Amino acid sequence: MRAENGLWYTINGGKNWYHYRSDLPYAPVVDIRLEIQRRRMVIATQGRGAWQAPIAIPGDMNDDGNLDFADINAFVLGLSDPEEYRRQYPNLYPEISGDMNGDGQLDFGDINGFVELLGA
Ligand SMILES: [Ca+2]
Ligand SMILES: [Ca+2]
Repeated sequence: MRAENGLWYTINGGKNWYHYRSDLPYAPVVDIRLEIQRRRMVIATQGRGAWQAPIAIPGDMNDDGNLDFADINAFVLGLSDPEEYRRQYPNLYPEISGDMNGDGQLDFGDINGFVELLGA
């Protein structure tokens, strides 16, 4: 979602909106281009230039492109042993795909959201 203060996203059809945190500046977003093959989006801001940010599927913790029960083990690994998670999944962004409560990190506060997303 384009907004006056960065980028926002929803994982439940618009019921809740979360601030997309990355290294993006707080600036009005005027355009977004998705480059699926390169797993990134290019974001044009007003006054702060163009930025790129990784694309991650919410809850897809094992990098197979889907959210399903196979992601549970990877989610638990990301919570319990972040270093081992990064070793096994070096191309993933658990702070994005596993961040269910919009605070910009994967932690125990994301468990309920992950379970809710799995059941949706
Ligand atoms: Ca998956
Ligand atoms: Ca979180």
